Order: sequence, then C-alpha cells, then structure tokens
Amino acid sequence: MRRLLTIALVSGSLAGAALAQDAPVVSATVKKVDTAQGKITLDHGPIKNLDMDGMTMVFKAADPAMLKDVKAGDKVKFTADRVNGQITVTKLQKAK
Ligand SMILES: [Cu+2]
Repeated sequence: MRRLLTIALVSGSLAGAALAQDAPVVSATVKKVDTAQGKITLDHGPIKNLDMDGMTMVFKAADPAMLKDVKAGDKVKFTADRVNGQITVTKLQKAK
C-alpha cells in the first residue's frame, strides 16, 4: 500500500515537471511568503497557460524549499501550472 502511494506521488510530480517545461515565464512581485504552509502570494502579470490576467493571488509552491530565498517586495520570475487541481508555482527565481 505504501509502495503504491509512493509511485503515485512520483509519477504525479513527473507529470507536473513535464507540464512546467511548457509553461511560459511570468514576472511578479512577491507580496507574502508563507513557508510553513508552502504558499506564496504574488502580484503577477498575465499567465497565458492558465488563461489568467494579472492579479494578486496565493499560489502553492511545488516545493516549499523554493520559498527560502524570496521575501515580500522581491521581483521574481516564475512559471505556474495546475498540479493535482491546485494552481502551483513550478519554478521560481529572483529577477535580476
Ligand atoms: Cu492569478
């Protein structure tokens, strides 16, 4: 049972990674970081792959470790996609 669950989780994250490669990079300003919940609030530009205009909203982080190096006020570039039904930041880096 445990092994089945592990396989499901691994294949789920592989699917997410494959989708992320196609996702366009979007610019955003960090509004809030919640490392405990693995969530980040971004004031983001249009996200074409999610058919979304610019707005401020909360995203789940694909990996909470992604949030360690960013803080409110930072300019970032990110990709987002729907992973297991949740809008998720799949890549995140500080804008230079
Ligand atoms: Cu949005």
